[in-house]
Amino acid sequence: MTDRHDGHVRSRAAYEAACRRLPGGVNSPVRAYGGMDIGPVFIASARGAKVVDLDGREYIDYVGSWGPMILGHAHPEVIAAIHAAVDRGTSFGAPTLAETALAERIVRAMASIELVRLVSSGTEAVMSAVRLARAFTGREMIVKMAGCYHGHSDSFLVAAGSGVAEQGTASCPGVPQALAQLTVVAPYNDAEAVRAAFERHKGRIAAVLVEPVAANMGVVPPAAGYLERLRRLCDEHGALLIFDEVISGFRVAFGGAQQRYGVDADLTCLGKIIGGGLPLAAFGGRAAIMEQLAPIGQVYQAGTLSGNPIATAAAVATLDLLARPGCYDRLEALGAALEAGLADAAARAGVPLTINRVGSILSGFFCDRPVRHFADVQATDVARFKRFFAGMLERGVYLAPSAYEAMFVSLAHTEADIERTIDAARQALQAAARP
Ligand code: KE4
Repeated sequence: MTDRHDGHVRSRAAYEAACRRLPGGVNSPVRAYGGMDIGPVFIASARGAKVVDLDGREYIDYVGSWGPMILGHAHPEVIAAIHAAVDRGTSFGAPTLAETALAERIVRAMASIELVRLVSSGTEAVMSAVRLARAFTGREMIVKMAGCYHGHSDSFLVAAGSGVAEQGTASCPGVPQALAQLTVVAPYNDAEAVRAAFERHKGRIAAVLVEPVAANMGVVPPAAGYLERLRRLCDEHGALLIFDEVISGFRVAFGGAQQRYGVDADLTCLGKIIGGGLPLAAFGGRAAIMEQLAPIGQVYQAGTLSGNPIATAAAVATLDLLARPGCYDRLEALGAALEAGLADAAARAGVPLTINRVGSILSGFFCDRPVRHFADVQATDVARFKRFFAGMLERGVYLAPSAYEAMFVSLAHTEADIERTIDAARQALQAAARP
């Protein structure tokens, strides 16, 4: 066990114990701080914009559980809703009023959604939406974008083929090559590559699947006209446009990226924020498509804990709080202040840093040019990010332990938190400037 836990005594012991029972000591790989020179720190508790590790150290949190905690951790009204629900029982496996209440809120927020199905994870939402698209169109192929992540379902663990419109190849063991070949991987922000895929695979593409704001290669916003062009290509070729809004939904606007950019999807996948921190996700779209789902249609999809009463209680409380006036103006202001401060800190340190931001999600890339797709991200200085990450953690700022993730600002962050973050960044950037 290499000592990546300098000073984090209890986390080190906890990690060693975890590694004896859990593969890599974690239940989701990114939590293992792969490639980082420090960590993983174990978190003991969280409140507002702060997390506290097992050694009692407090951090300003920009992971936010990878997106859900837009209100901040342990929001009193969300906790109260959970307490009220849990005292009535934790799971019934039967229809409940809260599921309809949550569905009403989602349908009201996103005009492209007429019917919605609740599930328990983003992976399940996207996997189910793709199955539905394949059934609705009678086609088997999908197009996804390099650098976008849609959960760990086999069809999405696919690397780009040799050519820009080539069929994909499995990107990890266990994914059948025969299935991987049904996925074409195109560069993000390259609508021409998607047009080429439609030409090459005429009549075979069921759907184009995209994060309308990419946030799994760091944050990469859609180029002007990109989403509109994908919409037109899908309409021209009889394919469905699936927006994976698991991160961007209720994050970049109350109505998600489709509201922010004014482009409707045929199917939308949601997660993270809509669960209020509990296991809940969803997919939805036009009634004509969604009505293909069992029990009214033939496309089977199911889940023991789908629409769980505790999760739906947290979800309804979360969306009602986010619906209050001013939330997204506040998130925009905090995101903009953080972006400006980080840019100033990098300039003072003489460190090239490209910042991409959409509302309250942002990423800093150590490079001196625009970052518009995954190839640009792969050309950034990841070694410098590792030093910066360690320097920020040591100074009480908890960033995602990966150069390919986003910083998430919440409504619980204050101007003082932003100022403290920028001060830490000034020092960490200076330190990171030295190899
Ligand atoms: P889950 O199955 O992890 O709930 O959702 C999968 C998923 C789908 N779509 C998008 C756009 C996503 O970002 C995700 C999950 N995101 C990752 C990291 N950004 C979650 C963190 C993890 O894997 O532990």
